[in-house]
Amino acid sequence: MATSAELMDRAVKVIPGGVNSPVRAFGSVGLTPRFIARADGPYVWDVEGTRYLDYVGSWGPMFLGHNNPAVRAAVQEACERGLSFGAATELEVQIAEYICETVPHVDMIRMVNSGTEAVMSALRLARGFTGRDKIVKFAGNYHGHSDCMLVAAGSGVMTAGVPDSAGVPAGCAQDTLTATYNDLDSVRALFEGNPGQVAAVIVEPVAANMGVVLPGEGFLEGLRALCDEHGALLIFDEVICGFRLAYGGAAARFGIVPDLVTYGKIIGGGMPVGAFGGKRDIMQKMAPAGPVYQAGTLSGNPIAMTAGLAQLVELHDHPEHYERLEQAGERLFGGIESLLSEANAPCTLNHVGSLGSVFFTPDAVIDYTSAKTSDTARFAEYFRFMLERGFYLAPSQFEAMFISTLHTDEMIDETLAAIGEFLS
Ligand code: KE4
Repeated sequence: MATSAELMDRAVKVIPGGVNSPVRAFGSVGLTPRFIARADGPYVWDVEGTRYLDYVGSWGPMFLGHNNPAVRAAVQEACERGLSFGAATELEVQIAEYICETVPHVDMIRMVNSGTEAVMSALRLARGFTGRDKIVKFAGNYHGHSDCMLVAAGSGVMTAGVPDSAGVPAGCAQDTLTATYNDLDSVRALFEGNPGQVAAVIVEPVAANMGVVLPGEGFLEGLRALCDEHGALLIFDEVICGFRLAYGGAAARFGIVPDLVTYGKIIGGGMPVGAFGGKRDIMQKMAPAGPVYQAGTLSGNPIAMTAGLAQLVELHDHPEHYERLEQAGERLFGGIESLLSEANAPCTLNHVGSLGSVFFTPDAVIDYTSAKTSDTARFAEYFRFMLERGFYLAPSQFEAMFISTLHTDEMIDETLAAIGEFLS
């Protein structure tokens, strides 16, 4: 089998940057990306046959670890009946009913094929429902790569150091207003500066694309109140948080009811699925029921729906999975907290549940500006140190660590030992 280096040499000749998603190129950590050959449980193996304990989990979907037997069996069985029909199927009804019955703030839901598509569609719906054009987002929040969201985006764009993407027309950016995360005054000012024009506020209820940044006391409640006061919709982008921070996502964990919510990752069980859902009167505006158009050849694909439904049923019927993730998160991030303190390291740790980030800055990280004070060169050293010892972290300071239910206490303790060695 070809080595990662050989594959990268070939890849860059036929794929821009050699990858189908920029963060995978390992650009900010100065390494040739490891080409992954297979995954199972909490592990991935690269084409050289090296095994890593996986703290990326495909950027979130692998809540139950890779190759979950229930999900795999359901997918294998579904493949016998064909891969795609481009027609209505019972499976789409089943997964939509399941989510609407088990997630209180979702009356109706529409399946799409990625988180980007879910956000893009939810924003169009908010604009169609309110008749307003402007959207408020937060610097450092990433909501996928639709034009109007690539304005002071986080995640890959932030890592690439390009605050706005080339190719985004000024006409798109002008209707996207950027506020400061955890700063309600910055949101209030945008509402007051654009009276009656803001269709929606979209937020990562726990930010995970500038690294993990938690909502401060009252922040989400304040967004809810401001949206109500100004007649705008509150959209929770739960592509990462959804079904991870609780079965009902951050909305359930923090007790806030958004008007619309976007999903991805976990909802697909590893297959390409995104979704947006929320209040019936809003969702009913979507074609063909209403005037807001959106469509997709592979939306509701039977294999993807099978994987997603199998994973959601496993998560909903076994709340012990969430108990385990909380325990694992406490063990890992509590352990890192102790190590940073013992080493008096100029680092900050943000974490909630099974999500967390070590920032290489002594400052508290509460927003995009403070996240950017991180020493990305030092993060790259940390990433390389951990990779050499068999721990596969997200290859960017501005991403998150993801734990699965299959990360055992022993594996977590081994991770902590390696981090402790790096800090010493
Ligand atoms: P996708 O289009 O990549 O499925 O979802 C976009 C998206 C939307 N909203 C949030 C909160 C997200 O985190 C994402 C995508 N997350 C990144 C990881 N930070 C995906 C990894 C990548 O870009 O390769």
